[in-house]
Amino acid sequence: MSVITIDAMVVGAGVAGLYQLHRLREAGLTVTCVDAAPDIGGTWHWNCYPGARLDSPSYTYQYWFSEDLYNEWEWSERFAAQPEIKRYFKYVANKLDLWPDIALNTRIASAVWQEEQSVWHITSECGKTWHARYLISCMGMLSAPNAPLFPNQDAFTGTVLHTARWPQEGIDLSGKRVGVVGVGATGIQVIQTIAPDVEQLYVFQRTPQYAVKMNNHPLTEKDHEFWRSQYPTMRHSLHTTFGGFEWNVPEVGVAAAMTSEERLKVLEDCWQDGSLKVWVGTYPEVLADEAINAEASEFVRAKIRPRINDPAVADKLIPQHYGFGTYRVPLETNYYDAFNRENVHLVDVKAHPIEAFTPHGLMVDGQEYALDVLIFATGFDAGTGALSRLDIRGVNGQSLGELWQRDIRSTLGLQVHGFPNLFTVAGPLAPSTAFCNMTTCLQQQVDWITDAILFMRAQGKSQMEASAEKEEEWIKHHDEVAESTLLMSTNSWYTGANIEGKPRRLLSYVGGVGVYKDICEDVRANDFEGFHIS
Ligand code: NA7
Repeated sequence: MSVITIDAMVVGAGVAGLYQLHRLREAGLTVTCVDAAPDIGGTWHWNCYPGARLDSPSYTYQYWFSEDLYNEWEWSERFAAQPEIKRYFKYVANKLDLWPDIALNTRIASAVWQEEQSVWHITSECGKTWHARYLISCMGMLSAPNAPLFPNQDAFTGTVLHTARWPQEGIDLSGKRVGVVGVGATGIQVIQTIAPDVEQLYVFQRTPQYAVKMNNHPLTEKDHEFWRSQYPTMRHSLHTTFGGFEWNVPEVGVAAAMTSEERLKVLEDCWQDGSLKVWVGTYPEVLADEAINAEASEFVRAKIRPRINDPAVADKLIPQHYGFGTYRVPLETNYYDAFNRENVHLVDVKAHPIEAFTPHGLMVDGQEYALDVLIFATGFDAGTGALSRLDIRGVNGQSLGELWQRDIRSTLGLQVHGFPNLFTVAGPLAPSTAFCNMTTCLQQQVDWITDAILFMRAQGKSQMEASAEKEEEWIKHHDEVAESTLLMSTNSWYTGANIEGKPRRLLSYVGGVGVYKDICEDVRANDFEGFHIS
């Protein structure tokens, strides 16, 4: 097969990939954006399970580079559901005429850096080959499913599904005996949605969650007018906040100066917002000070308990052994109510892990649970998983996957030393790995990468690589910030604890979206100081 020579390859046609394609193409580069999926949308293509929905307010979850785009589009709900989000990406791809440069059903197998020519040799699983000067990963931090998990799960002869590989045509679960393994943000959306339809629902829970009540509602003409009037300022202000949302947190120290009653009032006000504001919009000490975190944890427990009729079930559903917010906080509407239904059963697989699979179901604590359908809502090998599953080889043939198997390293989450001209949007150690309203952070990173590439080209240079010193400096700062919080003490995908053998490091930078942007801007303003350009 002949080799296709292009300036840039963008891997992934989701939020970041579509924008990256647009930016580079506008700058006059030849670009191909590939995606393994048969359609665009990235995460929002694959995760089409029942109940899939945004946890970010829709009006903050969009592209900001074009007034036309955001003025023309109208979100129907405060928290849009998956089909609408996919429609949004199609609307964008059509408006920008992105389709001619998108290759779907194309899974990249390997990318090997050629030092002499400063070019990546990239090969797809079906044998297509490209030579591209720049390789930009837009594969998302949550795209490599954490599955299969159990060595003998094939023994089960019923239907097995993973939420991140849900059949696009859907599946009829009515009248079925269904098991769900996992109660993260995804499991919660699935459980609350399917509970009324299935005959029996068995929820296999290992770690309970502090889920927060979502205040979702249709958006009216008045809402549209209001948000449109906010957009011109919001498109900038989102980048200056802690979490990339439309609200910010107060300065460090404010919470300590308040009485307990005052802090609880702030929590209550944010709770009433029915959004992630109660997690990352109250005061920063919730994630850093044990006593203040304990107070917030108790506040949320007290909100959950009255929702559950059976006190024994409530005891299992309410977290006691880790602090609120140190595991990604999910939003819910009917999750706790689902456990008041006669057809919904909670099975604690912390005390008694899943033992084995049988042709008819699975075994826990010596008891067989008979099922027709088993749903794994077991999450992802986050941050590093998607890139590690490709064979990426940098300088001297070094494997990125092997490097990250030993130590998760990156510079600003944007480049890795030893891998010139490889740029990672939503790579590890940036806010976009977890602590950000994704569209805010992804656009900021795409803009930075585009500027870096254009800077190189303007200088007549062909390579850019993060220096070892810059990488070390960033990791040191990242770790210091991480260790000043309570996040490292909880086992979850945030720390890589959900994947056996994964090195422990907080995957996301938690210094704040605004702080991170300023750091990136500073590097850019100083001609990409700390990055070797040659
Ligand atoms: P998460 O948040 O990683 O949740 C995965 C769930 O699966 C969680 O409850 C896990 O329990 C559970 N799990 C994983 N392995 C097992 C085994 N072996 N046995 C039982 N239970 C298991 O993934 P989600 O898809 O829900 O959410 C990912 C992100 O998407 C979310 O944070 C948002 O940012 C959007 P554990 O907690 O590990 O005990």
